[in-house]
Amino acid sequence: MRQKPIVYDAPTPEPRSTNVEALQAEILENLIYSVGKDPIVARPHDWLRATILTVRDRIMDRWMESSRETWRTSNKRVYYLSLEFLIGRLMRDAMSNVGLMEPVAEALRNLNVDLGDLINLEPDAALGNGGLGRLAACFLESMSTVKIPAYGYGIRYAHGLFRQEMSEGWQVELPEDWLAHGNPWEFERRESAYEVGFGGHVDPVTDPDGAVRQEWRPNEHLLAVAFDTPIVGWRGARVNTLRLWSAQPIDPILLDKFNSGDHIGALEESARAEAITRVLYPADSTAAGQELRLRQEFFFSSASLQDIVRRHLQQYGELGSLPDKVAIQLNDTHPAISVAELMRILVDDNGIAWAEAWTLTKGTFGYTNHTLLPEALESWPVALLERLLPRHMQIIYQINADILAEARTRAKFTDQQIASVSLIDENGGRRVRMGQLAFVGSHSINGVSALHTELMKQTVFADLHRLYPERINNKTNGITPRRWLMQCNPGLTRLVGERIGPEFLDNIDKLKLLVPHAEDPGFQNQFAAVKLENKRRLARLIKDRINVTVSPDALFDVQIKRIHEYKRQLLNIIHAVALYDEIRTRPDRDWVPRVKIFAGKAAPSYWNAKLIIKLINDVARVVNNDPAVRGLLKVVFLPNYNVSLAEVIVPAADLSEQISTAGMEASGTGNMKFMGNGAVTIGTMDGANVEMHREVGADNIVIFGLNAEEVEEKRRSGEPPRAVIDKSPRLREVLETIASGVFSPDDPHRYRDLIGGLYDHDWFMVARDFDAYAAAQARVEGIWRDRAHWNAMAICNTANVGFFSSDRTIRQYAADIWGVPTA
Ligand code: B1H
Repeated sequence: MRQKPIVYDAPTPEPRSTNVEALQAEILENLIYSVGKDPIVARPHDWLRATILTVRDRIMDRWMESSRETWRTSNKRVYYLSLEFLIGRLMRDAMSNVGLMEPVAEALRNLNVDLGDLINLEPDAALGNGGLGRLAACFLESMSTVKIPAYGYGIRYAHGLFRQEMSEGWQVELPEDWLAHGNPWEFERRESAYEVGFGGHVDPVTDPDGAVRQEWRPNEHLLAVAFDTPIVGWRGARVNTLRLWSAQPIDPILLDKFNSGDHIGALEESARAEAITRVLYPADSTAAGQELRLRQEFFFSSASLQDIVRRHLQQYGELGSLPDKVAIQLNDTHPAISVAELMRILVDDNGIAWAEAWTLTKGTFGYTNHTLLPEALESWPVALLERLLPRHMQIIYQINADILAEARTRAKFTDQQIASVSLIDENGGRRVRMGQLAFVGSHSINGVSALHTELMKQTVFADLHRLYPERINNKTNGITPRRWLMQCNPGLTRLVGERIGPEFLDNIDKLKLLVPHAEDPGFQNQFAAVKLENKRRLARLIKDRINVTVSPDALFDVQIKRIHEYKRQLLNIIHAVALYDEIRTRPDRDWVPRVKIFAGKAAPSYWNAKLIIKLINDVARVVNNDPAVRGLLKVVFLPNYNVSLAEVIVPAADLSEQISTAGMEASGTGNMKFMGNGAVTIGTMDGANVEMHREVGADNIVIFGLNAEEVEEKRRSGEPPRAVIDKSPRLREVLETIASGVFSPDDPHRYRDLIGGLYDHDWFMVARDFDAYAAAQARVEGIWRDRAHWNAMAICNTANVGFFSSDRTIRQYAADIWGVPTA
């Protein structure tokens, strides 16, 4: 039912001034009146809060205006549902996007405060694991930039991704506490709170008109409370909302229990509720599989859908127009239970007929797949779903019956094909496959790079693709050039602007104007000077954090990402050992000084990934302290990789390592960040490296190794890798060195099994790709020696990064999936 009408011409105050004097006065005012601190005793955190509040005020008016406009115009809204938003720090992003960097810096200078220091004090909002969460953050910024009315919906984790420390080279996980000093960016909306239920049973109810419907009566209830954060687009184009849900008990204290003396029991409900949004699951590319995780998924899906439906009803008064006014994008299968929840809301709560509800549901949802790794494909035991979400399980059965009937009659599927499209996996304990559920409940299913999308069609979704051939489409990932070029690399941004003018700031494809300058020695030198300055800054950080001295003149060879066997940090460190051996055997060759820089977190339960971190640190200790190496090779592992650390490392990289086993990295997005900042990529034909090869041209990227088909073929043939190792004396030598304990004298067998796996099966093709990788690294050194050639390549990388802007990606989602206009 239509609620109270919205009055669009309600008065608003004048927008706040952006001149230095006004900013300075307001920062001081906020410090005193909002933070409650006397400037003479204020600490850096107090100044940070006062500054954020001042910047925030310059975004509020645009926020209100954006939202009013959507109500006024009845434009379609996009909802991006994601269990992860890896947004990092927000202050510089916000200031830069509304043009406040200079005036705020000056205002603070007048108050004897350094803006740079404050920026570094802001905690990283690490509400994500890696690429999937960071993509969601880049998409939010781009949706604001291209003026799409959009909401991000997720969870307000009290603790984001764990902090990583090193203890004798081993990863140790510590709790992360981003809310410790409060969060001035968020607004708690007590009025936007919804009840979310679990468990209980389902009752048939006969309505007065005689119709029978099912009613779910949960036996457990909790509250989802909204916290809103404004996300401002480039030049303040639009401000959208990131709405994160926090779980709270309905009764904070059970007074009966308390009064009868059960003081702990009185708080049990509270603890149970709050557990749901306590912490982010630290698994990247593996399904968590725990009941608490399923609770998180349903909790935020249900709250988000209730909010979406409430808003739609308030504006339009009916639900038949849902697909015309609402697009919901599912970021992987983590919110896939939304398909069943929307059906429940439409059919049970709103009395819409099943077939009609199904049409509305499919018209509203789109699903993005981010991985084909079998261990990452979510499925939940039927028994667990029946216990936690009994009505949803019934709905899933009903959907499944409809789909299987269609597959049999329309498509004449065989039993085997029927089994493959079924929402229920009958092998080894019945489980609901969330990928299949998301697929059938959506009108669009997309992959995140051309190759990944092809593989989706050929593998996991082959039969569903046969049944619904028009649904799968590709949307190659992108990154926001604001954060990943303009903000993190002001030196390069300035230089580019001087050369080709400022148009690239608003139209990133204009970077192509740099191409004719790639061969200009003067420009090459300026470009190299900016890089050198960024490398000096990183060298200082390395010295500060881990006390290793590196020369900014060396080639900075960088691999930063989650630690995973398929990403092949092992291949990289084996190459480091090969270089180490050679430097020692042939000391007087003309070596290219190189620093191998690693950073990344391992899932806490992923033993091999943690062992690889230890190996990197073991090799680093030996290599960095061997006088025979004379500093020609350094190995660095920087702890606690996060968005902010990436913002320092990426602009300082010469060589970008994108060396996953072909067919396994869905897209990669780090690859794009390095490209824009003028690094040369060494990589396999995997994920978006394929598009990168096309965009930058074969001469400006170093490609090596097996392609996806060849990997597949090797795996199928079962041909043992041992022969490959026997044929490569260099590889054999390195593997023996590591396996025999040269780098682990305290535990000589530490790496025996890790290396042994390369002889036995080599699932990730580390041994099979080693020679090709080493040869590619030798090509890299050849180019590096011809510095003019190197610089020209680096410039061409920056020049051609335009395709990888998330603005491009979002415009394609808008046009092909959501049906919304863009600026
Ligand atoms: C990606 C994940 C992921 N793919 C499960 N899948 C998770 C899977 O907590 N979980 O259960 C968390 C994350 N993450 C990444 O998505 C791909 O590996 C990258 O190649 C891709 O660039 C990125 C964004 O599309």
